[in-house]
Amino acid sequence: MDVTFPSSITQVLLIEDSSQIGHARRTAQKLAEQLGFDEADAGRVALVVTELCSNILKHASHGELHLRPLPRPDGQGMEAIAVDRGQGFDVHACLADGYSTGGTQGIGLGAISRMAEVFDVHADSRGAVVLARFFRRGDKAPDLAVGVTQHSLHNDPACGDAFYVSITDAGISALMIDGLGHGEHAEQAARAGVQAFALAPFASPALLLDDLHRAMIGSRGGAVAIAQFDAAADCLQFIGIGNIGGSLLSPERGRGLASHPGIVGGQFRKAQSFDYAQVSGNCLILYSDGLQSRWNLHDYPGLIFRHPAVIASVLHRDFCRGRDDVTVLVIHLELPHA
Ligand SMILES: [Mn+2]
Repeated sequence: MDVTFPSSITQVLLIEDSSQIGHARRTAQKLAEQLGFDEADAGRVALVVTELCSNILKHASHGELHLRPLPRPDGQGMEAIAVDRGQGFDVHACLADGYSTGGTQGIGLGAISRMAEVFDVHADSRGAVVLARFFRRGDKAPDLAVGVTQHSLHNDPACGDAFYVSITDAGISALMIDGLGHGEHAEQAARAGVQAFALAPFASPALLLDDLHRAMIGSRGGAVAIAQFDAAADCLQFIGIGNIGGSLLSPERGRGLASHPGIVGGQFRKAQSFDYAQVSGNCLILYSDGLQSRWNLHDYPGLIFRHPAVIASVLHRDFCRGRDDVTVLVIHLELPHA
């Protein structure tokens, strides 16, 4: 099995009053059709998105719907995430059969959870994040425990952050680049690095870093982090230059991933990668400096056990600085069939 997660900006729809639900539904349905969903599957997406948006208005009065294409071993799936800062809600009550969004003709979260291939929620006093992932009919491959959210400053169509994740039967290789500054030139720098990485994502991290450096010379340059998970060795190799944040988290402990100073494509000292052992079952989190670094997942009881896409969205919601492009990538270090 080979799956690649290429960089792309998360589509964000503001949900502030009921008139916006129809637009969100149509946008989601159209994206599903573009991704190759048939009419029935796209209709299922539309129904669930309608309910996610109604749920935002009911529990939080306003929030956002985030849409992403979802790479799959064969073709594409789709991801919809409802994000709000409301008081949260009782997940168990909302999931119970018979519960509906009172006053509306909602079908309830219980029904949503059965209409999506993947469903997960984190809700507390800071708000709720509700995840639904959809696979096309006949797509029986397991869910991949990779979640990402990416946003450019001021919704610029150019994003100076880029990532790339490659998953094979043997392991996972993940790249994050933050091109210096933001806008078109930052994007060019990041893209040059991603192109070089994509040629051989499982080459040794130190060699890859050299390749990226050569590819990014003449661009603005940027911060780079490469993390490779070897499932058989139960080991993570990490190399970072500049301000990409990295953490390895388990319910018991957290390890920070150390980066070296410098600018790839510009000046940096030759660096070695670091090895981290016994990483299976850990969450790998990589993030650009558009996210504050002072978060602690343990401030959110239970969040470490949630789907990586939920974790990424909670961190983005609560710690985005709002003055740079921002990317949060969360990977549960376990192979799908392990
Ligand atoms: Mn940045």
